[in-house]
Amino acid sequence: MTARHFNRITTAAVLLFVSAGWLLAPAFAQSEPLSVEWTLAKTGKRLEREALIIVTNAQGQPVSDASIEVKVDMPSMPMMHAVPKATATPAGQPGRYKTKFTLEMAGEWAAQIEVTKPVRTKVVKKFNAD
Ligand SMILES: [Cu+2]
Repeated sequence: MTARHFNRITTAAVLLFVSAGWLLAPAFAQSEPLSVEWTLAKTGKRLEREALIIVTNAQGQPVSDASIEVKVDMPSMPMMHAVPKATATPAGQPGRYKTKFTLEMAGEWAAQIEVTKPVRTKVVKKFNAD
């Protein structure tokens, strides 16, 4: 093997390595979990709450086109409540979504926020309602 052959093989190997990285990087980035934060606000109606949900990716950028459902329940009272699932809709700014739900009593609640698109992510947020 001449030095020239060796250089060609090295160059080919480096190119292959680099292009594999370029091809695989987006696939890995898409499977990284999303970060889901929320704030709850009271509306005029007793026990009704409006949620503002903020979804960001692993790089901290807002995630648009997310599909989000919120299911609330009381951890201390399994099977006792049946608040309908709430679907969140875009709230005007990238990565922000809003939804409303009405609780059935005051006390400790837990919300399961489930993102099904673009990356499956599930978070649970506990909160107190008075
Ligand atoms: Cu209850």
